[in-house]
Amino acid sequence: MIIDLLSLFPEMLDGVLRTSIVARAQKNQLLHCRPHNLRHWSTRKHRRVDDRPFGGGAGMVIQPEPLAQAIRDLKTEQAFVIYLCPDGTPFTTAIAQQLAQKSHLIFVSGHYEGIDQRIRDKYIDWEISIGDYVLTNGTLAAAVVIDAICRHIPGVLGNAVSLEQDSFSDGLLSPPQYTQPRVFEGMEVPEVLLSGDHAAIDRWRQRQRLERTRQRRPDLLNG
Ligand code: 4GN
Repeated sequence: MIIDLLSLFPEMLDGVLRTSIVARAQKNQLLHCRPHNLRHWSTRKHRRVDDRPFGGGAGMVIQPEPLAQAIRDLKTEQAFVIYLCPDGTPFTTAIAQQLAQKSHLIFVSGHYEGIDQRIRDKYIDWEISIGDYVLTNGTLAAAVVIDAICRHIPGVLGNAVSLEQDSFSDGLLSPPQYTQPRVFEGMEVPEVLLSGDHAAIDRWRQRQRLERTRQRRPDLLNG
């Protein structure tokens, strides 16, 4: 999978790309991420890409020309263009799985008051939001989506089990987890986990998942 990112702060992605599972996916050539600085496509003095909003108001808007030229330059037959914004479709595991099937994604990251609406109308295939809050720019949101997608690319995770048992994979939250030592500051590990009875452990975990979901996220149970 090839992922292009168009941003005013492409270097914000570097830490994510250099680290952990995303880095390994790139090394194993399952993923190739290319962060681009939108200013590269500016034709104005000082490589400016923004201007004041028509109709007035605070802030600045990213102009359409550099974005259109950048998207045209990067676009392939299979390319799917995504804009990160608070008014997009709420991001979920299901969307991550769906996007992991694509071979070429182009992420557009906005700044200030966002990008010119005509780009959204003509060049963007899907608008996605990672949650009900506003970031100073969309690059961290793109990083979140890229990380979540990456885990669903075949071969990226060591064992498929870790994916299957994730929170949300079947609509339930994860159970509590414990490791050594068996007693920590007076607190013991639940007896059943030390029993070696795998059927009993599975039942206990499933009950914990249901209980946690009921307490913390009842919306997941009721749809
Ligand atoms: C996306 C972008 C939040 C999200 C963003 C989100 C960039 N903030 N919830 N900031 O996924 C237009 C206005 C682009 C905000 C700006």
